[in-house]
This record gives sequence, C-alpha cells and structure tokens, in this order.
Amino acid sequence: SENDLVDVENYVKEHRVPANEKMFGIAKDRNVIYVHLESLQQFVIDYKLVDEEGVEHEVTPFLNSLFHDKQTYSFDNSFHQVASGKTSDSETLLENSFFGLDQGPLFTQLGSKNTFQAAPNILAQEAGYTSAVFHGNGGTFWNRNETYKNLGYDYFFDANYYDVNDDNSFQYGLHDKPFFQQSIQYLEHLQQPFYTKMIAVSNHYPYSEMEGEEGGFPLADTKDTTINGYFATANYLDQAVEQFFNYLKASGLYENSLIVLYGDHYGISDSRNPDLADLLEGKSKETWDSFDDAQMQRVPLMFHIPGQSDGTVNHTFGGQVDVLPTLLHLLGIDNSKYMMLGQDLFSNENEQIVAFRNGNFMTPEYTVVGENIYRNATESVVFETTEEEQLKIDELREKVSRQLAISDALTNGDLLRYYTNSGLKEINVDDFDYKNQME
Ligand code: GP9
Ligand code: MN
Repeated sequence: SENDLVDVENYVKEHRVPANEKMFGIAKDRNVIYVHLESLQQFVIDYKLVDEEGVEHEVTPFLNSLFHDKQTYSFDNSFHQVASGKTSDSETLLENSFFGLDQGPLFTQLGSKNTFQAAPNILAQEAGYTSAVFHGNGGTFWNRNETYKNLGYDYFFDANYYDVNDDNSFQYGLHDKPFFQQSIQYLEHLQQPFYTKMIAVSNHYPYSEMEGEEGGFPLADTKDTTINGYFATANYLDQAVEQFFNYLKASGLYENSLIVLYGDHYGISDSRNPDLADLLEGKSKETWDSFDDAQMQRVPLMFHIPGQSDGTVNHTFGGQVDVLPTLLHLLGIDNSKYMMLGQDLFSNENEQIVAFRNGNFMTPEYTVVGENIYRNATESVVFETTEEEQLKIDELREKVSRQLAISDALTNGDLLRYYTNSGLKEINVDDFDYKNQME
C-alpha cells in the first residue's frame, strides 16, 4: 500500500551515495549504446584455450583489447544478480536499479501492468534522449513488446525488422553478425542523443558448434559438450562485437557515444562447473566447491568512452543493480529523486555489498553462500569468528536481505504508481507502436 512506499523512500535516501566528481558528467549528452553480451562470464576475458597441439587461442581478443583500453572504465568484480528470468532479469536490473522476482520473470508477470520509472523515460525527460531496443528474436519473448512500452522505449526492432532465415538464425533468433550488420540502418536514423540496447544472443546455451565459415575456433576437451562449445560461440560473439564497433566508426556514431558492454548472467551453470574446473588456472574438479561457484558469477562490465585516456580496471565489487545510478552520474544526471536501489560504482562511498537474488552475497572480504561464510583472502570457510567479526557479518546479512525485501515490496506492491516526486511524465502505452517503425 502507499505507506509501504515510505520504507522504500527511506531506504533509497539512506543507501544512495554521492557521485565521484571526477567521473560525474564525463559522458554528458553522448549517445548510450548497451551491448548485451549473452551468457558471457568474466573468466573468459583474457582467457586462452589450449588446443590438443598445445597452441593457445585467445577466446575474446577484441573484448580483451576493450577491457584494457585507456578509453574504457572496466570492472573485474562485477556480478550478475539474475534469477530464473535470465536475460529479462538482467534487463529489469539495468533499466530500473531494482531486482527481478525471486520466482519467475518480472517481465512476464509484472511487465504489462506495473508502473516503472525506468532509464528510457528518465533519459527522455532529463535530456531529450530517444530510446530503442534491437533484438533479432520474436518481440513477445519474455513479454518484451509489452514491457518495453511501460519502460518508455520509443522503438523496439524485433525479428520483424530483420532478414531472418534458417541459415542466419537459431531457436533464439538472428545470429549476432547479421544482427549487428542489419541494425545499423535503423541506428543511423535514430534522433540523437539516443539510448539503445543491442541484445546479442548467439552465445546461448547449449553453445552448439557454429556452422560453416563461423566454425574454426577449437572446441574445449571436456566430457561436457556444452562447455566444449562455449568458447567457440563466445569467440563468435567477440568477432560480431568487433564488426559492430567498425560499423559504429564508419557511420560516425562511435566518437560521440558511451558504449556499455555487459554480460547478462552465467553461461556455464554451477552443476557443470566441476567439468570446467580443470580448464581454469589453479582449480580442479576434486577441490571445486560453492566458493568457486560464487566466484564464477562475475560478468563483464565496461564503460567505453571514446576520447577518454584514463580508463582503468576498477576492482570495486558491484552488481547489475548498480549500473543505472552509475550511468546517470556519467551522463551528469542527478538521480536523487529516483527510486533506485543500487549505488554508483565510481562513488568513493560505495559499500561494495553484492546481493544475489537468493540471499547469498559477496563483498571484497567475504563470500556468503547459505550458512557458509568464506573469507575471500584464504578461500576457506570461516569457522571461528570474533564477536566483532560476527557482528560485521550479521550486519552485512541484514543489509542484503533488506535490499531484496525493499525491491520485492517495490515490485510486488507496484509502489511506483504512488511515487509522484520523480518529475517523470506518466507513461501511456498507447503512445507506443512497435509495428511499422521507420518503414
Ligand atoms: C531470447 C533471449 C534468451 O530473446 O533473450 O536469453 P535467455 O533469457 O535465455 O538468457
Ligand atoms: Mn541471457
């Protein structure tokens, strides 16, 4: 009910952190292009697969170069926070700075009816951004076509806008190279500044071998064929993203854009990790445990700003819930009036507490999986704690469960319909029609 909103407002007020004045506004008025790296985990960055001749093959050479580029602000302790809504949960988190549902996809269950105050609407009101999503799959998947209207997306280019056939697509839609290539014609006609999301999809379970000319990257040699193919589909994604960057440069859009590249969630599930372990430096199937599973939930997060020269690899621990407050500050937008549950990742006051949807959590010091508390420095379970340390851990647990509880109250209670201090225009879904766009 309406007075539940008071709890949310109090949480947001006490949890918000100030911008980092060095970073505030450095991407002001630039186009924003989210590049969705389907199922790509952070461990693939800088990873080299050794083939049976002992030859090393860099899996994602282009993304590796971006990760270390002086124009990129990269994060190597960034975690996904999705549950069963998978890609759509990552969209919920990035567009709203609140979590998906503990059970089931928010997009499907609440996307058509809830009130949102999401990134497309915020950027339209604050800075006149036009917004668009590009994704070569059917628009009803994850109820996107309805949910995007409530998020305030002006355009949604789904499979209807692409030349999709049996040779260039698979069950989840158009493959990434034709996807990026065919998206440019629409991207070039968008009113600038624009806020766009390019949802790639080829690097998707079960990572079946790329056909024809896309073959060639070696398969890993484990007894799990989905692991074996994962590096080849990740390599294909990498090639597709490099081609996209070339299109952006050729079309003149690159220089005046902020390109955010992010992994949406894990690619290899926990149950399969023991077979992956032997491919990872210093890890083995025999010793693999839930501490290792938790470390594998890191996903790439890079803010690439052409023209910048002091980009670094930032070790701040954060999650997808933190991306929107971070983005708004980079664009020079004060976000104190929005009900966002995350913290700007560049802020000097960021608490570095990463809540997972199931209540587990990660900080620079601890990995907490159920009742197991691991000390990250020793990768071992903390058996005895001092009174003081136990208090610290209890406080962390409390902060994590509060963030999740506030998120659930906000979404399940559809509380944003009562929140009138955002200054945002009310969304009327009849204002959006994703058919016959730019035809
Ligand atoms: C389909 C794609 C599926 O459009 O989003 O990705 P998933 O949600 O399965 O990761
Ligand atoms: Mn996904």
